[in-house]
Amino acid sequence: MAAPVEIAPGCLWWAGWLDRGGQESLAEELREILIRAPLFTPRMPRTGTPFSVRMSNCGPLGWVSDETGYRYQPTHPETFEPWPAMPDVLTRTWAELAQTALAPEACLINWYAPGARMGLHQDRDEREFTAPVLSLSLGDTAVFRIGGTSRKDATRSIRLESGDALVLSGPSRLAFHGIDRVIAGSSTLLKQPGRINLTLRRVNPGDAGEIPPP
Ligand code: MD3
Ligand code: FE
Repeated sequence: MAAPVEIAPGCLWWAGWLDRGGQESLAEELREILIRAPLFTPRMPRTGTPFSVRMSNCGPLGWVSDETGYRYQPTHPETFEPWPAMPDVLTRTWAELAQTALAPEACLINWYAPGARMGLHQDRDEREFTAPVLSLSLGDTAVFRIGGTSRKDATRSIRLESGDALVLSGPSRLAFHGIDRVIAGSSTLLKQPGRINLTLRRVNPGDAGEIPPP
């Protein structure tokens, strides 16, 4: 395992975590997942304004958003079916990089068509913040921005490329972050221009049967 680069306190970046073969097999598994759990267009709470990013999930829980709010739920918001299981490569990567005894419960799948972006936000809908969030990127390169725990804090940005892994723990777990843009045509991995980002998350506090992290 090559050494990661710490781009902000607690934000560790493994460039090229998945090699090309690993990226191709994961992309194929995701195609099958997205047939069973199709991408949906999340909407902003209250206003119903659609996100430009489309989403799905795998694992026991999935993140959804509509007029009634943001939440985690065990079923797809349009098919009402349980989310498909997480591919083994994702739970293996969590075991290697996340440094926690808690298992991941949700894997959010974000699809960025050319032009899609994600404004600066915090991830606060979980009930457990000792576990990190783990992100894996596939397809076109994205300009990722991360700041501090206050919206006013200075930010820095990096280009997340296909195969890169990012772990957000400690102070960066509640840092503001977003995707400014996706560089169409920067990767040949996917059959169409665009980007997939996967985020693995622990949602619920661990039960007493789990060993708490150090
Ligand atoms: C920093 N996704 O799904 S991944 C999200 O590329 C999200 O789709 C972006 O922000 C994407 O919520 C960024 C990197 C990432 C993920 C979660 C974080 C950075 C984070 C949580 C806390 C701090
Ligand atoms: Fe986020």
